[in-house]
Amino acid sequence: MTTRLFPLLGLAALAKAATVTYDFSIDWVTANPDGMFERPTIGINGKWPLPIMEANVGDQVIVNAFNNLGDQATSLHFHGLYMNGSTHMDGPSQVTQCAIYPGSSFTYNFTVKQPGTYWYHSHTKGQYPDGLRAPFIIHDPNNPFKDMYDEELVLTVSDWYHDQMPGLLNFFISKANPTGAEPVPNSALLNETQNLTIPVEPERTYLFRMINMGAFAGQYVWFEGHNITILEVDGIYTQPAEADMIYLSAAQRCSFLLTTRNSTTENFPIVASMDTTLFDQLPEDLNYNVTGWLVYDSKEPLPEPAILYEDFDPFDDMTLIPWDNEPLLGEPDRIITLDVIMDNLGDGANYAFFNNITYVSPRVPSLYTALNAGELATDPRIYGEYTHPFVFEKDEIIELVINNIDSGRHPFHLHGRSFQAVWRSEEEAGTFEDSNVTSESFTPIPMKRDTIVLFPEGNLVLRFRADNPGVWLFHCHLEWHVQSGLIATFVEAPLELQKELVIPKNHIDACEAAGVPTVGNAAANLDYLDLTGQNMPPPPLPAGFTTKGIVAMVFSCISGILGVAVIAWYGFADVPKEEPSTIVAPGKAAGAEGGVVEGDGNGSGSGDDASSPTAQKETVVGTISNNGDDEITASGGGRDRVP
Ligand SMILES: *[C@@H]1O[C@H](CO)[C@@H](O)[C@H](O)[C@H]1NC(C)=O
Ligand SMILES: *[C@@H]1O[C@H](CO)[C@@H](O)[C@H](O)[C@H]1NC(C)=O
Ligand SMILES: *[C@@H]1O[C@H](CO)[C@@H](O)[C@H](O)[C@H]1NC(C)=O
Ligand SMILES: *[C@@H]1O[C@H](CO)[C@@H](O)[C@H](O)[C@H]1NC(C)=O
Ligand SMILES: *[C@@H]1O[C@H](CO)[C@@H](O)[C@H](O)[C@H]1NC(C)=O
Ligand SMILES: *[C@@H]1O[C@H](CO)[C@@H](O)[C@H](O)[C@H]1NC(C)=O
Ligand SMILES: *[C@@H]1O[C@H](CO)[C@@H](O)[C@H](O)[C@H]1NC(C)=O
Ligand SMILES: *[C@@H]1O[C@H](CO)[C@@H](O)[C@H](O)[C@H]1NC(C)=O
Ligand SMILES: *[C@@H]1O[C@H](CO)[C@@H](O)[C@H](O)[C@H]1NC(C)=O
Ligand SMILES: [Cu+2]
Repeated sequence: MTTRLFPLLGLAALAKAATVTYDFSIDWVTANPDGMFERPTIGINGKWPLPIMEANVGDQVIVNAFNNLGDQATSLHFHGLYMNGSTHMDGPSQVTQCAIYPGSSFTYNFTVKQPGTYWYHSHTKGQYPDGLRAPFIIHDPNNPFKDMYDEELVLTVSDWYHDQMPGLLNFFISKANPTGAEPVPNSALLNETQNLTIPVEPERTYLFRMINMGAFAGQYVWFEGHNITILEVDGIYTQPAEADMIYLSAAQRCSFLLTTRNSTTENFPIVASMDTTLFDQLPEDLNYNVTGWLVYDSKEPLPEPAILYEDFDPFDDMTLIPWDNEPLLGEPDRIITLDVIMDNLGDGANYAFFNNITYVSPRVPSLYTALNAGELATDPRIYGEYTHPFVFEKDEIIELVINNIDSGRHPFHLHGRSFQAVWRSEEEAGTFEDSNVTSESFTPIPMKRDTIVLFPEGNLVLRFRADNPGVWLFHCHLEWHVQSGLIATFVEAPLELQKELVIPKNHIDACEAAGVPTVGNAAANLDYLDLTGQNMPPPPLPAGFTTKGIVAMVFSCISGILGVAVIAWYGFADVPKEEPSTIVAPGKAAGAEGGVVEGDGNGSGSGDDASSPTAQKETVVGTISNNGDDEITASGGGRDRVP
């Protein structure tokens, strides 16, 4: 990493931009961050936790990524960076690039234009919870708050699973789990560890840059005996706002000031508490809290948390005012309404839908389709209906209305920008339409960020200007729901992209190594309006089967009441007995009896070895296989429907 000197104080912004280069070999290591279980974990250059990436605004960042995993494909997403002019560096596989196959290299090369607190993580096959996640801090010589603090500290919060994602996903999206109960984490972590001690000096102000890098759990965070002053969320500077507790969903960031007390006689607990309302069941042995300490004096004891909350009352991020005071964008050119729905398909598994569509990866990365389709690039049909595409014209104002028809919280993330959060309802408010709210009620200077929590059975309205040509995903950041399909694809100003963008050779080489085509529509057909052969989700439930019926059947089967009178297509015998978070992926639970298609679901893949679940231990050394239709199957049993 290049270090620079700023000879003229105060003129730092004039300093010449540097090039910051990272050489990352992504490989397996073992780790045991909660002290309870040692497991294979994805490291970089032989280490985990991973290196923090750092740069200054204006720098050119180069990441030479080598996939040394042996058994899984990968890719890197730089969460929160707009990638303005470099959409091909955004990271989601089958969207802006092909996944990086084992033994392949891939170079990310982009300019950082935004200051703030970001992170990088895998965007392939629900992989980041296996370890491939770390902070990315972009320093700002012109930070308006730079005189307000003495020192900066990066602090992450996350959840942790003892089992690996491929096996957990096989269980999660299977007919053995018809309610779609998400695996519950085994632990919470602070800075990827527990019992973290942070030495502090009295009467000093620290800038904490906090990031939730977890897969699933939102976290309540507080510092006993100290209030904090929020200055930034998701890379957006805010008017300073005092808080005593914050909530960070998966992927959200917050930086805040903490001023220490003036005496050294006591140490104070820092507590992060996982949001257990997300968990379908609360295992008795689960400690959903993690404690660290502000250590004023290492000779004093580290006290247990004294404040026990019954009801959490975190700071409401909707009340934040962006530092730039940008007013509410004008009336939208387009309003897109997305209803969040969980439902079962014909394979008996539970999927997530925006309206009537559960996302399935296209056979050609959507960006490459956009670049090669000529004038047809503005026709959403070429991207395939299961990528749920919307094509925007340059500089259109888009309003997204999201209605939660589900009873869970979902943190929604938009790639390529932050959005104005112009309205958010309380829980159980119903749909936006039914609530009779009009744009007069919208916040005049709306809060902005790139990941926002939608409340259970509530609604949310976001606005943004389509001023960043590219292909951008909009998705729930709970990694389970990414895999079960809660994704839409925004294709922004594709004709501009065709004029500007050149895909580097090593990106195309990655596709070649993976056997993924780089031209054609979502179905890899050169007749762009012929979608024959596109990847599809499993078919709907057979007539007469309802979700409730399936759930009832599975549960009566589990309790052994119903023994023999089984319907042929439904694999009763394979229902697992373990709890989800400790499950050993069931032998054939997601198998193909009755011809239900798994994986890419294109109607030809049933019974394919690569998509048959294998035992948990074996998934580590599972094989990569190209299952005959140019879709990557990147891990033993890992599903290949989504990035
Ligand atoms: C943290 O401390 C607790 C209590 O002493 C202990 O049970 C636990 O194992 C520690 N965790 C780690 C990762 O050392
Ligand atoms: C990164 O991109 C810049 C600007 O497009 C280019 O000048 C430079 O050669 C690239 N570097 C690498 C290592 O690809
Ligand atoms: C968290 O860990 C990183 C290294 O991964 C370190 O740089 C940072 O200072 C730690 N934060 C705290 C608050 O200890
Ligand atoms: C934190 O803020 C709350 C609410 O404003 C206040 O009641 C409390 O005394 C403050 N705590 C500290 C340690 O300053
Ligand atoms: C230390 O804190 C106490 C109580 O908060 C306050 O009364 C006192 O003035 C402080 N001392 C200094 C030197 O700031
Ligand atoms: C975790 O913290 C919450 C909030 O203070 C408390 O109510 C709960 O009892 C704690 N749970 C455990 C298992 O320590
Ligand atoms: C979703 O609904 C739209 C509008 O009713 C319809 O045109 C489309 O075919 C449906 N798509 C799927 C996958 O069911
Ligand atoms: C919205 O307006 C309709 C028609 O006037 C009314 O029936 C309904 O109760 C209103 N809903 C709310 C939440 O106020
Ligand atoms: C991208 O860059 C263009 C040109 O500088 C600018 O107009 C636009 O606002 C930028 N978009 C984002 C999301 O940063
Ligand atoms: Cu979700």
